[in-house]
Amino acid sequence: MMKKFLTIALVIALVAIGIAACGGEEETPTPAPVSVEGGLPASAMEIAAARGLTPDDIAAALKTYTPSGKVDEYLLFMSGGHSGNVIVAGIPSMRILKNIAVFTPESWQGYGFGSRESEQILDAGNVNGVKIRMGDTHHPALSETNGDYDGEYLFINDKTHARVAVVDLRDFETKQIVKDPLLISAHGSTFVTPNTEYVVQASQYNTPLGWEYAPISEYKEKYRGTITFWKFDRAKGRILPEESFAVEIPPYWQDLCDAGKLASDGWAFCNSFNSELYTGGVTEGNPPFEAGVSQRDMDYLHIINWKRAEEVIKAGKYETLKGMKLIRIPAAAAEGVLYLAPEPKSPHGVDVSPDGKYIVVAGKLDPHVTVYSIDKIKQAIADKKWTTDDYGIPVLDFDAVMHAQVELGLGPLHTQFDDQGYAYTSLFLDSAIARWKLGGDDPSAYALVEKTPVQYNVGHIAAAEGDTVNPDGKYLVALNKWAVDRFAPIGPLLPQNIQLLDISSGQMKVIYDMPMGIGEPHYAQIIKTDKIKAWDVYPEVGWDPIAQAPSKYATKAGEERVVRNGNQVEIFMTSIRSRLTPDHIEIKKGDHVIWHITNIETAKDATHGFQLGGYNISLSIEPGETTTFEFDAVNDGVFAFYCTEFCSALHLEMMGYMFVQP
Ligand code: RUQ
Ligand code: CUA
Repeated sequence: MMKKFLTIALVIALVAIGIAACGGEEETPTPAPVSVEGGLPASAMEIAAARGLTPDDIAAALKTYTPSGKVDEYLLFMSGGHSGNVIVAGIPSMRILKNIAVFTPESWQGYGFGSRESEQILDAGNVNGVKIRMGDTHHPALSETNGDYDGEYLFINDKTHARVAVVDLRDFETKQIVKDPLLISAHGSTFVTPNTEYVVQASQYNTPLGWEYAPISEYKEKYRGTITFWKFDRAKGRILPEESFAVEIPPYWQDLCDAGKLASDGWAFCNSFNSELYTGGVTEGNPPFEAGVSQRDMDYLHIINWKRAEEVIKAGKYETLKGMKLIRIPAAAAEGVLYLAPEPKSPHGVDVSPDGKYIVVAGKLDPHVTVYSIDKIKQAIADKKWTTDDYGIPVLDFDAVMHAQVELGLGPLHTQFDDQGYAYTSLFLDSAIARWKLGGDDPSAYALVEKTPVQYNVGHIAAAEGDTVNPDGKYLVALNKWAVDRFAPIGPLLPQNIQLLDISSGQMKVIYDMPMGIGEPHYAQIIKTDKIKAWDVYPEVGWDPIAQAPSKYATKAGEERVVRNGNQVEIFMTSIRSRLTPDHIEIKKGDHVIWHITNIETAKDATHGFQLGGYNISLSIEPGETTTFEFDAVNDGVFAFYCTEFCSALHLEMMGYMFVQP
């Protein structure tokens, strides 16, 4: 009998390992690449003819097709809009590699479906006792060292709730969500300072700070915004709310921001688009917001000296409101922390050039981009060339700080840069990308070069490393808002159309259409793949991915156990191809169950999932990971749990029973 079991065990082990081994060493002969002299083989030309492909189509296909097993040169990190996540794709293939769960539960990654670690992260983002399980992600920011992406962390904001999340790029998992205690929502976020000292966040739809009540009739007196500087501790991989601070600003409806770099290091810039202080009320006979906030020709660029703000905080010239250090407007104005400059007209994007010298503002109701110079801003400040607004904030003289204007077309929004001295601006109304010359010191050298149509209504654009001190050029991604006629019918909700453009030489060309049926990406960043140093498996078996350290609940093979303490039951389980140990769990109705699972695999890709029906439990346990979930056994009966990743030929056998006695 024993011998028979041993034989079965051997067969099982071989079948289980078989899957991992089938990636095999065997060399299949690779056909030689075609040579340029030979041209395309006749068979390729036949395929192109049969499919009606133009020479441009063939070139686009050849530029983007990525053979099996080849890795993309760049990674694209896109926000997932109101799906509350971050989407990672490869460039040039545009293959989606991951959908990182951030603000919204996601069951494949076992995020927000029982795992204690993920529930704790999500709960930290709850708002005043209300459980929040969604968000609206807008602007991802890769961590930077000396103004260049370093591939260590990714930050992403939630516009709905003024929250910021930290994703660790060693395992591409969300580690922290922080909620701004002063703002209910915030749009202009996340932007990092050149050494990721701070993650910048600006309010948009202003409200009384700290979620207080005040009637809209008191808008001008009581409604406010902030520009918040979330302090980031790189060693800990965490934002430190207690070392963060906010600068109070008027209720001008701030929009996007950017941090200065090199020549403008120490500064941050944020747009605004309601210097009218318009408060709406269509049903009372007032014009709608869209008209009310668009009356003036000029709004205000907010210019913040965050290094000065640090000194002001050190000198104690702040208040603490709901736990956040706050520099009030009078102190910010008096201490040289906050300046305004006129900007045309209801702008959206502000982007700092790679050398940090120029600040490009794109006004969606003005056909120009307006370029400011940091030298001129500093000079105007030194010369006190300003008037003040109603809040006593210096408004710098427009002619003194404006450096150049370039007419690009209708609805300019966002600007990126390349390595050839060009800037690229999205034109929402024109549905086009404009390429224009950054003229340096000579204002007359700024000029539109060309425009390329995109389908349709482009919002943000992202060029390869295109908002760093060291852009790559090569590729640009257009994040389009409408898809209209581009794809097969899939019902009234259409995807956004993300388009890849080749900007490496000559005329810009669209070379790939990627419908995005997950969530609306607002902004994206593109980083060289080889800058990412992600782990293949966790460094040790029994790893706590939140602490990024060994877990105290780590369970070794042979040490699996169930520990009862009154009506609390604690389970220490392991998973390995192809079994969960123990596979019988006996508990009683009314027990409180704390359940730890350690995936004791060390092989790359040997992830085990885990689902327990009836208790809303879904986990993803990556090789080496220890995870925990807990629940009250409110229902009796027999429940099956099983591994949800098809991990081996005997994956279906990777299950167990939980018996809950009445
Ligand atoms: S924003 S385009 Cu947050 Cu530009 Cu959406
Ligand atoms: Cu483990 Cu399927």
